[in-house]
Parts: sequence; structure tokens; C-alpha cells
Amino acid sequence: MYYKKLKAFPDDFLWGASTSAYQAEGAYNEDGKGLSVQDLHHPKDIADFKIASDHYHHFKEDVQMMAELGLKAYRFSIAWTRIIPDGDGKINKAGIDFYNALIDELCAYHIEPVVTMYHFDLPLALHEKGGWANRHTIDAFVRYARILFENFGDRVKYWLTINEQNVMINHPSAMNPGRLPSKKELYQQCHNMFVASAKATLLCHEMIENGKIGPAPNITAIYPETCKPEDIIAADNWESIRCWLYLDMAVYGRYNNLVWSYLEDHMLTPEIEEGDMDLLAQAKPDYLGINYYATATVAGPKNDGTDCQARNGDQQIMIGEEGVYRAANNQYLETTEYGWMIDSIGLRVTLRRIYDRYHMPILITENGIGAKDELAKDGKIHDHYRIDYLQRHFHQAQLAITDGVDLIGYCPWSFMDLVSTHQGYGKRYGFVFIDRDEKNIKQLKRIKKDSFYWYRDIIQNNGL
Ligand code: BGP
Repeated sequence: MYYKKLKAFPDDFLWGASTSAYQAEGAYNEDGKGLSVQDLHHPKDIADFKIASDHYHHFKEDVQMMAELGLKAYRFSIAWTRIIPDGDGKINKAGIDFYNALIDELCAYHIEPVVTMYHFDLPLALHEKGGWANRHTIDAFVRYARILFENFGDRVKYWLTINEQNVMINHPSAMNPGRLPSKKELYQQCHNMFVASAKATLLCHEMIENGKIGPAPNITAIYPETCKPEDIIAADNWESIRCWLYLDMAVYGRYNNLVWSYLEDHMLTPEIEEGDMDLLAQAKPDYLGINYYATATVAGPKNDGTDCQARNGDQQIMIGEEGVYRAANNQYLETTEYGWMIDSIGLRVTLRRIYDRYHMPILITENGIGAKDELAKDGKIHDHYRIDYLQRHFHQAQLAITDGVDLIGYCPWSFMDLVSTHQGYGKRYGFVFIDRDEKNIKQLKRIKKDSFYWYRDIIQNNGL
């Protein structure tokens, strides 16, 4: 639809930027922090999470740069293992102090803290007790939530329960060191995470005045390869399994019917305890956090043993599932150098679909382009491709607002360079360059990229 006039971004639009604790903070074993499942990650050629961007020691300087950028919001995660080193035992005061200092610093600059409670970094000690497959982890998470709300709830009003639960279920390797769980176990983990989020949501409403809480899944519209009805059904299948399962549960507190049939047919249904479904139905989020990177295109399955192609998938690359869908190409879209589709219009499609389904405020909690940014001879980083990428996505966000979507903010990934989940510092997303290599941490100097200055102007003008 071509509009004669676009609606403006709302005056209180949360122009933000995102990071996560384990990818940015470093200080992985300092001041009493316990180990998380991510700390076992020791890749040979790329950076691990031990020092990362050393945000832990540089947070004041980093927040000052956020203020200079003009951020209205900063979305970051709290490391569970800084607050409770073994996940369910003693509280680590130094961890509370660190986040208090960070939050105070943000508040001093009038930057709204948007806090993710759990971003892929389950305490290792809980993982060793069975992780999310063990219902004990639900209780540990709820206790952790209570501690967060007690300590930070006076200043933090925007909460996100679990980052990309759908990625943890569909791409489980990075979160399950040691042994890859079976699909049956993964759907049990998934159910337990649903219950944990629901309990945290209810608790947030009970404990925090004006507290707002929501999930943060990775959502993307799934396109059919052609208008062949079999392709349409496959796109529906995968969109439900990958996306709607998670949002239907968060908003309506029920299993998506198509996904439930799939789980039954594949003998993957989780054990549901008495009271779980009532609780899930009671807990209502206040907004939906959405991580969006790229759409995906799929075709109808052949169901002949070849639907799952041998390609190794990451969170944005579809690998196919026997009898459910096949991964297909989209000839109309370019890809990043890492094979992720670049689809700004797909952002509008995705936002429209979400809003149409749930009619809830939406906060984009991640979106951005990973690239091999390099320091030029003039000492700057000319990331015109990032400007181009974000410009096109912001424009589509504005179109979605014009379509009537209640979009409350946009937090690109990431505020600064941090360790990418698969490519270390070889794939950067930030507005701020961190001068380090995979193994040589140099001085960790912070350098503003061209996109920093561009984004600053966007924020100043409240839009494009
Ligand atoms: C999302 C994760 C982030 C971040 C981002 C970019 O799925 O929530 O933690 O890593 O993807 O992905 P990558 O680092 O793999 O490029």
C-alpha cells in the first residue's frame, strides 16, 4: 500500500540499542561471578567471552557514549551468575552493586534501562543439575526474578524475561554444553521456560509499580517459495513452530494448535503439571520484545528423507525438517556476507503479522547487520552498509507504524561491538567499534563509527 503521508514516530519512541551480558561484559570470573554455560565456550580461532568488550570495567565510559548518541533506551541483560553465582544459592553482593551502578548511570543520563533477565547464559551449576529440563530451574529463575525486582525494580520498568527462547530450542548446541538434548527433552525445556516466564511475569506485576514485562523471541515472517498451496502450508508450519508457539503462549497462555498436533505426532509433547496451564493463561505480558534479523523462505516437504538439508544452520538459516518444510532460496533478496537475508520489507511484514495476531505494543529488541568492520587509515570506521541497512529498516518500521502497528521503540543490535555467537569479532554489529582482535585485546579503545553519528541525528530528529 502506498500512503500519501507517513505517520511520525511517536514522541516518546524508545530509540535504543542492545547488548547482552556474556557477549559484552567480560570479567567472566571476577568479583564472585559464577560460570555460565557460555563460559565453557573455548573456540580455537575466535574470541571467547572472558574479556569480550570489557564493558564490566568500561561501563561508565560506555554509558557516556550512549548519552552522546542520544539513546532513549538501553537494552542489556543481567548475568544470572553475577547475581547468584551457582544459580540457586547465595546472593553475590558485588553483582548487585555492579548493576546498581550501571542502572544509576543510565538514569543519570535519562536513558531508560530495558533489562533482559536471561540471555543464553544459564548458570553452569544449574545446567549440571539438568538445566531447563529440571523443574528446579523454574524455581531458581523465579527466585532470581524476585531478587532482580527487589533490587532494581524502583528504576527498571521495562523487563524482558527470556531472550530468544525459540532459538534455544531450535538451535540448542551453544546452550547445552556436553550433550545435545533430544527434541523431546528440548520441548520439555521449552515448557519449563514458559512456566518460568509466566511466574516471573506475575511476580513483576505484583512487585513493581508500573512494571512492564514481556518475552523477547526471534520472530520473522516465513515466506512460501511459490504460491503452490503445498509451499503455503509449509510456510505456515514453520512459522507456527518457529514463531507463533512462543508468542501464542506468552500472550494467550495456550499451545498453538498446529504445533501441539506436530508435537503429538512426533511424540514430543512435554509433561505438563497440574496448574501449569492456568498459570500460563493468567500471566499476560505488557509488550512484546521482538528480535528481527531476516525473513526465511521455505518450500513444501517431500517427506522422502531429504527435507533436512545437510547445511549447518545458525539462528537465521533454515535447515529444513522432514515432513514439515524444506529450506528454499529467495531470489529477490540479497544476503549479508554471512548468508543472512537482508529484508527490510520483511520487517514490516513481520510487525504487521505480530500486531494483527496479538494487538500488543511491540519493542524491537534486536535488529542489525553483522559485518567485518575495519579501522580505515584515517582512524575511522566507514560502515555505510550499516547506515544503509538501518535506514531501510527504520523506513519500514515507520511504514508499519503508519499501518497501525503500535511500535514503541527500536533497539538495534548492538550498541557496541561484542562477541558474535559464531564469529567472534570477525562479525561486528556496533555503533561503537571496540579495537581488539580475536585474540589480541589491545587497549579495547572505543571508537565511534560513521553509523554512530548517523544514528545520533536520527534520534535527534525522532526519525528519518
Ligand atoms: C541473536 C542473539 C544475540 C546476537 C544476535 C546476532 O540471535 O540474541 O545474542 O548474537 O543474534 O547473532 P550473531 O552474533 O550470531 O551474529
